[in-house]
Order: sequence, then C-alpha cells, then structure tokens
Amino acid sequence: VKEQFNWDDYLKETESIAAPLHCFRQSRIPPTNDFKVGMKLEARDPRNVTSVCIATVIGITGARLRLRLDGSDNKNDFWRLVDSSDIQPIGTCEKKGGMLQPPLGFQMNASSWPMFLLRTLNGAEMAPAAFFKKEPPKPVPNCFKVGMKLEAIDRKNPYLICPATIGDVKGDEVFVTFDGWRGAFDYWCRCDSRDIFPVGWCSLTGDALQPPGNNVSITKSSAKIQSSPSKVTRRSMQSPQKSAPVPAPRGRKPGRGKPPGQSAV
Ligand code: MLY
Repeated sequence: VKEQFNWDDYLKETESIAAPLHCFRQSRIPPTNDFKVGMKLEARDPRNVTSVCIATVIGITGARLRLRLDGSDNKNDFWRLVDSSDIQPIGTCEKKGGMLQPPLGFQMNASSWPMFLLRTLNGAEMAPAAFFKKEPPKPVPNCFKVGMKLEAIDRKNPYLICPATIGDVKGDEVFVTFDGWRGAFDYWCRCDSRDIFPVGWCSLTGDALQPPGNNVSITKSSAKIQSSPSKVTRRSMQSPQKSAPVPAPRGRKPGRGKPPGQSAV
C-alpha cells in the first residue's frame, strides 16, 4: 500500500520549491463551493465558446463543478471553478440582451430548441447568484520559473488535478509537465490559466490530488548510474526525483499507465 502523497516531503525529496501564490490566477483563499448537484446555471459551451447554454451541476469536486449542458450527451462533461467567468446565474444572458443557445451536438432537432429550453427551465432548481464568485484578477507579469512545483489539471482527464513542474517559460506562457508521466500529458498554457493551482490547493478545497505517476524519471543521484546518459532529457531532469532505482513501466505504454491505487480512466 502506497503512503499518501505529501507535498512537504515531496518538495524536500525533489529539492524543489512551490510556485508562489501570486503567480497564479487563483484566490489566495479558495472560494467556497455552495452548489448542489442538480442545480442549473448558464455556461459558455466549451466546444463553441460564443454560445451561452444551460448547464446542470452533475457533480461537485473541491471548488469545481462538473457540468453537463442540457440537451447534450453525457460524453462531454466539463469542470469549472465556482469563480470561473464561464458560468453565471440563469437570467444573466437574457438581461444582457443575449439568447441562450443549444449546445454543440444538441441531441434533438434544432427546431425543438425553444420548447426544449422552456421545458428544461420549468421547475428547475436555479443556482442562486450568491454561489457564483468573482474571478480573481490576472497576475502580471509571468513570475513562474522553471522547476517550480504546482498542482495542475490533466487536460486529457480534466477531473484530475496532479503534481506538476514548470518545464519552460516563454513570454506569458508556461510549460506544465506532469510528474512521473514522461511528457504524455504536458501542455503549454498562459500563466493566468485557471487550470493551474498553487501547491496545497487541493488540500484546501477538498479536491482530490493525484499522486505523481510511477513512470519515475532520472534523479540527480541515480542519473550517474544510468547506462545511457543521452536518454536524460531536460524534461526528465525536472520530473519527480526518487532515490530508488527506476521501476519498469510494468508493460504499459510510457506515460499512459495508471498510477497505483487510482480508479481506472
Ligand atoms: N487512465 C489514464 C490516466 C492517465 C492520468 C494521467 N494524469 C494523471 C497525468 C491513462 O492511463 O491514460
């Protein structure tokens, strides 16, 4: 049985530092999540960002909501922070003179949208305006540095928040690398992305922080016993460092394995 992931130990183990709070577009004190499953709200359609649609809260995880657009299928759920500017109370769109749109991939005939909208809102439990929190201001400038640790959303599995390391910095962008996953999930994002969080975010919000992957890369100490030093990539040097010998990836494709103790994805 693997012991629980602990940032203090991990930062020591990897001889790294946490990216400072002021680097992030996240509130210092995470917003409270008062939403309940079943509540409805307006949300920007992630697949068609000019549309504002009706969404239902399907799940609650930390300061985030798992959302599903009404009239859409169950394969395109998405997650938003309660202080995301992508969500707002029902009625906001109309107040601003806009029209609620069917989601991309609306499962019915387009002509049935007006009736569908009436029906979906009729008797619906609407999330109160007070539950929506103001989005924090953008941090300027980009103050991330290569090697800093953070918690980041795995964009291929967006319900997961994982230990990560800044692998590169370029202008307003940062390269987010996932510890123990050998690059398979890494991505570039703006430094003011809502998908990256300071170390400790999940423990404050009650969201689940994944442990680092077990595709452990080369450590400072084990690097010298590596048979082929040419394989020591820049990225692997910045990934988590364990003093134990590098375990075989257990016959899985590199970077695609599931960490032990995790539910299948
Ligand atoms: N079932 C998925 C899980 C991968 C998750 C990786 N994250 C945590 C960086 C897979 O094995 O592809």
